Amino acid sequence: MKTEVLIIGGGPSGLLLSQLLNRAGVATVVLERTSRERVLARIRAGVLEAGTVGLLREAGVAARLDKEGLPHDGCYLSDDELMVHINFYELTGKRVMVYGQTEVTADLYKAQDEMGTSIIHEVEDVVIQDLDQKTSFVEYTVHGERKRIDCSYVVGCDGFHGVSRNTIPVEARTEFERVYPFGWLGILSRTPPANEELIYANSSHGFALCSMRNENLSRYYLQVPLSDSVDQWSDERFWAELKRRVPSETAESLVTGASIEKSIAPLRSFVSEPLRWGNLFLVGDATHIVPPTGAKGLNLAVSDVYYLHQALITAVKQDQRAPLDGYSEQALARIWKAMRFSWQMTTMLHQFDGEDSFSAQMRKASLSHLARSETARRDLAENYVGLPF
Ligand code: RFL
Ligand code: PHB
Repeated sequence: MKTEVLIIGGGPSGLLLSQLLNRAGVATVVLERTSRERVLARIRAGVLEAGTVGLLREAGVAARLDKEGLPHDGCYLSDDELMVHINFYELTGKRVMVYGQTEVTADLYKAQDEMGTSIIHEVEDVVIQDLDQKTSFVEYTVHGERKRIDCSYVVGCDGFHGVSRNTIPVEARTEFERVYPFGWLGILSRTPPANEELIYANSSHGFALCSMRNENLSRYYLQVPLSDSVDQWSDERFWAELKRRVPSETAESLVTGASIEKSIAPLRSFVSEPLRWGNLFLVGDATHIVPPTGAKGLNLAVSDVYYLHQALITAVKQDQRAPLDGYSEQALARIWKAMRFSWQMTTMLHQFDGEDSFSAQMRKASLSHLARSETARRDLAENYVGLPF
């Protein structure tokens, strides 16, 4: 078998890249490790930047997003005393859209089916070869049979634990990492959201986030020690702890109910440079991870796709490779700014084990400064709604 662009990973970045390339007449094959059902069962991101929404529209997959997504003009940051509103729309002229990653992925699969593109599920033992040759090839096993696909380009959209990044020789990679000493315990519940906009709460009991998916589906997170497991957190314990961490008015009106999903995710900042090795290009979580505090992970994956799809189309259709040569540098410039924002939001809103009393005062001062300074609020808003592509 032969294709122009072989994409490893059928998560949001692999599917969006495939969608944009096929619409421009560039053939792709997507190889995905799990079943479609398993990809669609993942509950992850919830906030889409304006630029992400724009690219989904350009890809022809935004009809349901435009109908069912919840445009948000702002969000709240709180501590035990203060509740600060950040009005994105007033400060930047832009909004974000609350629409689940699960829904984005479902819309992309539907559009890919309609176009009849090739997505192969449940592949194992993917090996990428000949990245320094004119034509590369990828081998994999599906239903016990070893297969091979030849291609001009390979794109690694296979997430943090994928094979693509590790195909680049270790001496040709530079990795930057910060691991945070806590995780996020998240639940999803069929209850109305606690507030009409998201609340990021930095309380003396630790961080909490009130988010949502729609009018009757809420998503909440608590900062928990990494040693905690999900079975230590009954729904009752979760709700009681959430109420301790959010502003009292929110706690009083909070509607609780049975959780329909509960999981713990570790928090990390990670970048592996460069994003290119011969004919291989890396996109999204395969090459960078941010802690979820700034809602940047999926949005960064989408901005990588934005730069790369244009460069690949130019290479395939016009036989010009200069944009491909610039991809890594161009994407990294934006990635590092989102890294900084996510790290800053995480530091400003979480308690660190064993921290001194000075750190808590710094967090309090950051919030108090945001409450009084429009310049500080605009800086946060500009980063939250997404820096331009
Ligand atoms: P994904 O989604 O990890 O998809 C990678 C796909 O590759 C497949 N795969 C392989 N396929 C073939 N061969 C192999 N060897 C393979 N190895 C892996 C996997 O099965 C999978 O289908 O990466 P992608 O596409 O780059 O997308 C990135 C986003 O998923 C991620 O950045 C976000 O979910 C991060 N994130 C958030 N991002 C936001 O922009 N806003 C948010 O509000 C937000 N909240 C979150 C989040 C991530 C979270 N967790 C659990 C990590 C909240 C949480 C709790
Ligand atoms: C979510 O709704 O899952 C969500 C929202 C905002 C974040 C992280 C996660 O910063």
